[in-house]
Amino acid sequence: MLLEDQRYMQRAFDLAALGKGKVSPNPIVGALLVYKGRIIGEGYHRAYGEAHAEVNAVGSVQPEDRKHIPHATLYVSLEPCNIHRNTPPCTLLILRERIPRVVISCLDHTPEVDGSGVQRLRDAGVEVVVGVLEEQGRRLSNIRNTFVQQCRPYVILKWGQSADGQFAPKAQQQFWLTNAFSKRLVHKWRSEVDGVLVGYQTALTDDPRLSNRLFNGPQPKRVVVDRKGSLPTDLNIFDGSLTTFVMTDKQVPPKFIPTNTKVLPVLQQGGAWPKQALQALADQGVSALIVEGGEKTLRAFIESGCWDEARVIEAATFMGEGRPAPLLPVAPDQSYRLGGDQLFWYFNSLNLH
Ligand code: AOF
Ligand code: ZN
Repeated sequence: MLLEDQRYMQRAFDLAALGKGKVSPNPIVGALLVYKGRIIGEGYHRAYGEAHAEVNAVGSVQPEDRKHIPHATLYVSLEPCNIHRNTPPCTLLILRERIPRVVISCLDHTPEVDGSGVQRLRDAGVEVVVGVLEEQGRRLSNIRNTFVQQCRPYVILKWGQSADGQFAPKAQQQFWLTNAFSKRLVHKWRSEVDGVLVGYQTALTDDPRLSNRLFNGPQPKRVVVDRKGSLPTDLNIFDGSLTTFVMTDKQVPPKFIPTNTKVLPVLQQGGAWPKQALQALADQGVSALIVEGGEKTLRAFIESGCWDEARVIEAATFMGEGRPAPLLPVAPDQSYRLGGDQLFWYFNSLNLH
C-alpha cells in the first residue's frame, strides 16, 4: 500500500469528521482530488439530503485545475454511492468527470450499494483501490453500517469513574467526579448523536437534562427506560424543551404524558431488553445513541453485547468505598488526558462492519 494513499486517506477522514452530527442517518464522508502530489479539490458531506462529499470535492476545483481532473486520483473515505435517493449516484459523477483512479477505505453496506459502486467503476475501466486505512475507515463509517446492516443504532457507552474504579458512592445520590473539560466534551459528543439514553434510577437521582447546552450543535433526543411509566413528570427530561422517548413495558403506559414526550411500549418481560430498546429506537430514526448510565443500564448493554464503543472518563479523585464501575471485556484502544481526568476509549471489535 502506498504511503501517499494513506496520507490522503487520513485527510479524507479529517474532512468526513466535519460532518459529525449533521448527516444522520447518512454516513459522514470526506473526499479529495489529488493531481501530481497537489490537492486540487476537497469536500465532505455537510448535511443530510445535500450534496455528497465527492460532489463537493469536484465542485471545489478551481477553473484552471479542472483540466487535471481526468488525470487525478479521487480519495473517498467510503465507497461512492451507486443509487439515486436524495442526490444522483456519485459513480456517475466519477465517470462523467473521467476520473481514472479512485481510492476508498471501506464499503458502504447500504443494501443497494454494498460493493456495487466499486463494481460499476471497475466495469467502466476505472482503477479502484479498496482498503486503505481500512480499520480506521470502518470505524468512521460504523454508525451508518451498523444502522443499515443490523437495523439498530450504533451504541456508545459513556461513564465517569474514580481513580480507584468506583462508579458512585454506595448510597443513591448524585456525585460528580470528573472535571469541567470532560463535561463540555460530553456535551460535544451529545451533539454528534441522535439520542442519549439513561435508566430509571439515573433519571430520578440525577435529574439530568441530557442536552448539549455547553456545546454548539444539534440537540439529541432524550431516551429514558421507565418500565412502569412511574417517573415523576416534573423531572428535567420532561420539560418539553427537547423530544423525550419513554420506553415502557408493553402493558404499562404512563398515566400522564408531558408535551414533546413519546411513549414507546416496547420492552417485553425477560429477554435482553437492550435489543428491544435499540430496535424501537432505530424505528424512530435514531442511528447513533449514547448510553450514559446508570450502572445497571450500562451493565445490561455490556452483558447483551449491545455496544460498539465505550468512552470512560477517569477522575483523579479516589473514592475508597463505593459501587464498582462496570468492566469491559476488552482493553482500551486509546487514552487521552483531559486536564486531571483521563479518557479511555474502547471499541467492540466484534461489532465492526
Ligand atoms: C457517497 N458520498 O458523501 C455520502 C454517501 O440519500 P442520499 O442521496 O444522500 O444517498 C444515500 C446513499 O449515499 C447511501 O448509500 C449512503 O450510505 C450514501 N452516502 N455516499 O458516495 C457521500 N454521504
Ligand atoms: Zn454519493
